[in-house]
Amino acid sequence: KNGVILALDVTDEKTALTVSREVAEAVDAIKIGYPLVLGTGLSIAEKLSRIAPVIADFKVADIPNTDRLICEHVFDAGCDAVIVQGFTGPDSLTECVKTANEYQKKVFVVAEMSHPGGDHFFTDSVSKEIAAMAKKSGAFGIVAPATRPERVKELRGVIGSGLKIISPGVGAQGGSAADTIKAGADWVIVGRSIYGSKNPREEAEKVKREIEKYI
Ligand code: BMP
Repeated sequence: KNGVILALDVTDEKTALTVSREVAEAVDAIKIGYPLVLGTGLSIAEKLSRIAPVIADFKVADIPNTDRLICEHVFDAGCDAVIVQGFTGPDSLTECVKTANEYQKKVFVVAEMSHPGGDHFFTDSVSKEIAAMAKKSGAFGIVAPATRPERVKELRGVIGSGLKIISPGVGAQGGSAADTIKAGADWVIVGRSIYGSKNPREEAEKVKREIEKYI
């Protein structure tokens, strides 16, 4: 385990594949989202899945039936996991987890976001309630902010050791990889500071080395 997930928010296929191949050894998964999928099409997922497991960050947030239709597409496309919102409620979340289980895939639930406004609506009580709901639903893990390691620690307290925590906000958003892992995250999610650097592989290895003694 490296403890690093690449957030691949580039928008063309050539760069996406080149960067992914370069950093493959230093990361455990590649997170893709709207920027890349709208830029290249969902077929990029299958291509990337030959390089590393793919997490589809679509922050799915709809009624249960629509959520299921989205999750089916994501898993049929070769993604290993999907990121969903929890604020739509337990029935929507349960439908995502049920769909993932049928495919033997994973669901991560956003518990709190990393940007400055990310704790405006995701208040302490809301985040904790979403984290508790994620646990109850049988989700594989939650997303918690690397920009606020103290929140990672609090949310770890809510979910216990059974669920995984993946944390974006390292590097470009100012978060520290080591502090995030020390606070209880299992993986840090790193985008711009890796794919935007002159040497993505070196940058990914730097993050990996920074956290290896804590994972
Ligand atoms: P970067 O390291 O370039 O800031 O990228 C972080 C990635 O994680 C982006 O894909 C972003 O959409 C995502 N993300 C985030 O930054 N904060 C959150 O709370 C949830 C996210 O999915």
